[in-house]
Amino acid sequence: MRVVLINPRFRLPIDTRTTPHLGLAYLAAVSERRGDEVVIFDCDVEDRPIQDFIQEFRPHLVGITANTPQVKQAWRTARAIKEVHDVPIVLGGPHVSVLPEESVEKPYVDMVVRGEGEDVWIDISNRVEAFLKDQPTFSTQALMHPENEVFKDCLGLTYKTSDGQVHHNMDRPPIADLDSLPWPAYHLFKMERYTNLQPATDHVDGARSFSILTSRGCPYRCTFCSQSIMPIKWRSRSPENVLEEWRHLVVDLGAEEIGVLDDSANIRVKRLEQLAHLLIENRLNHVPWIFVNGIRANLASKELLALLKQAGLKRVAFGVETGDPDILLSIDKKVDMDTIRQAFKNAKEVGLETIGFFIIGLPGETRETMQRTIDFAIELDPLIANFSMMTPYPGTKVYEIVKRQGRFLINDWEDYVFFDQKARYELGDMTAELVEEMYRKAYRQFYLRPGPIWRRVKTKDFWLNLPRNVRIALRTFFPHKEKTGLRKQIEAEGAI
Ligand code: B12
Ligand code: SF4
Repeated sequence: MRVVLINPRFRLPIDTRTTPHLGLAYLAAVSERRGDEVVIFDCDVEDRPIQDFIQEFRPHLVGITANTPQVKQAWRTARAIKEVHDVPIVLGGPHVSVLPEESVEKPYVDMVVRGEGEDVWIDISNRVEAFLKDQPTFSTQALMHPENEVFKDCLGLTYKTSDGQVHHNMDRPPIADLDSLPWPAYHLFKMERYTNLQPATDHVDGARSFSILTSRGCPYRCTFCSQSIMPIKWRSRSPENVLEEWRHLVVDLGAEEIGVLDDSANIRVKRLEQLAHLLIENRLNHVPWIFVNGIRANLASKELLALLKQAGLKRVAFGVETGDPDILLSIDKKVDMDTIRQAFKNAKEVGLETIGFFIIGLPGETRETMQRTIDFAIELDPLIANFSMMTPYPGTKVYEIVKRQGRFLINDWEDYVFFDQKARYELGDMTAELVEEMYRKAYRQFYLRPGPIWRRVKTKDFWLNLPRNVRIALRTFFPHKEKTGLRKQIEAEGAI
């Protein structure tokens, strides 16, 4: 079958970076293994209109990914495709996993895959292919006809039959053996077109950088985190399996830096230790690697971090979130401030660079609690402090709290970005003005100190990404007018 997987066009208002989509890379890999002819069409780097491509390729199945700020663009893309070609369209990704009905009710969306996608996507492909065999001519209407019951027992799927009825099948169990998955199909991306091969902190040393996912899920449930789309059960690949992909990235693809994208890579310390030993024994530790997302502070002993450093780890991140002990309790992070202090101390003592993630404007915050967060950031003094304004994503507990007790200041999914320096909600006495003021203060107080300025300008990364760094600094330190150019351009392509 011919299948196409699409990343709808969406870039952050401030950001011009583009990164290959790891979720699509995995889906493409399992499709290829199934024997499909697969195209990844990433609208962020393609220069031809999607309709032209679809008319030429004439796929049998289309998959579109969607996080929250991307979902409207996913709908526009689906509609544009249906205008030129009759094909079943499947949406997947974090946003639609939480609100599947919202998307499947659109006339141009046939199915929504909830959560982890590989097994459901292959199941859908098998069913579409089996259906196609009996059809002289294909029509989505027939495929989705209620009498045909093609998707009746396809777990993890929400779909619409052609009578307009929405069906919400049971959840699919998480993939039990992650080692059974093929490696992400990077060869299907136009790699030379991406500004960054790995998100977040690419070009740490001006290097060719790749991502790797060594585990999935997270057993914690912090109130602000959209992690809920993946199964609660944390699962990991075996160290040997990870090693083989690591070798492939270094030897075959020329990776000079690797970003580990796991949500919580250190849930099983023993596994990380084994991986570290394998990297050292196999002489792969000359390639620096970083934890892009936070690892758990309560499982970051000095011994573990020292071993990981020996295995090539260069930079470690911790989700600190807040400097107020009561707020820390309220967000269910299940860690205390002393443990966080110790984790930073351990990391610094073994010579690792550190990143701290902080949130400004959690429910219940006051000027004083936000100031405590800023003070805590200064006390921990990571190389990079990343402050985000609390953005309540659907599916999170914070979203429910704001829905019940607060006031949303946005009603458009496209505004659900936290890079934009605008408060997204108000709750009690916590006004937008206060949160925005404290957010700017956080960056000013943290970065406009001699230590951080000196440390930043000393890094190669700072000079390599100078225009972007200056843009971000200007936007962060000085109040700005919202950029509407990209929004207007996208809307001009067709309002939803
Ligand atoms: C790396 C990353 C980024 C990178 C790269 C994103 C990319 N191109 O992939 C960068 C830094 C650019 C980024 C940006 C943002 N991100 Co981000 N990001 C992640 C992170 C840490 C890992 C993503 C990943 O690779 N996961 C592993 C792969 C295997 O999973 P996956 O992509 O979800 O795909 C699987 C399923 O979702 C599903 N699936 C996905 N698409 C499809 C499509 C079909 C057809 C099917 C069948 C299935 C399917 O199947 C896949 C395989 O199992 C996740 C956290 C997480 N654990 O996922 C957050 C996460 C996805 N990001 C999030 C957010 C909020 C953002 C931003 C909006 C933040 C902001 N700055 O405002 C921006 C949006 C930018 C944009 N342009 O869209 C949220 C999404 C919440 C939501 N409701 O949308 C997450 C879940 C983090 C969190 N815990 O809150 N992000
Ligand atoms: S913030 Fe980190 S620890 Fe908390 S639920 Fe999300 S991924 Fe897990």
